[in-house]
Amino acid sequence: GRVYLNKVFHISGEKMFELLFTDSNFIRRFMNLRKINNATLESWQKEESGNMKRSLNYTITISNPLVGNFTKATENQTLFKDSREGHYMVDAEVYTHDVPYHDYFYTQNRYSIIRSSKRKCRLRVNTDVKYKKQPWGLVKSFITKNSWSGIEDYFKQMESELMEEEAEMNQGARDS
Ligand code: YK8
Repeated sequence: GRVYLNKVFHISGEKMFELLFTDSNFIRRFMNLRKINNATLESWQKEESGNMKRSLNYTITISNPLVGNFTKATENQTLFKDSREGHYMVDAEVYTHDVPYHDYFYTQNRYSIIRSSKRKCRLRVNTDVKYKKQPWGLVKSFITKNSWSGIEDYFKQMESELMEEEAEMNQGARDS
């Protein structure tokens, strides 16, 4: 796997969870920026295992002429049961529905929000491109290459948007 985001923010763990994993203005705005449209976000539901689950559906705008302009996608998120105060682990599996070879692969993003003090947390995202069945080598390297570049871009922008959010939040805190 790879890590494209691993950084301490001046944002509490609870707040970070709220920004990324509830129907927050932040995530709405971020999706708009990434041209991820028609998003429907379910609310978290408790499973028998004690974990929480929810699904998101959206349409991703793609800027790759080989792949097309849009794809519908489903993201299944699991919030693990031992997620404690200010400390969360969310597993997000992203399935695209309309790109070539979409039935061969999906992306797994594991978000760890780790409390580092009352008002600070580390956000780390581990990513893997997973195969459900093996395509031939050339196709596989094509999928992998296109996936990594799209994912890297996404998390680079997430980092910079979070840094802006952090600056605004801490500005507000100083003013009051
Ligand atoms: C989530 C991984 C692959 C996919 C895309 C597929 C190309 C197909 C390759 C051909 C378009 C928001 C990506 C980047 C779309 C965006 C996905 C996002 C960023 C040659 C067969 C969407 C996180 C996420 C995970 C996977 C990303 C897709 O929250 O290249």
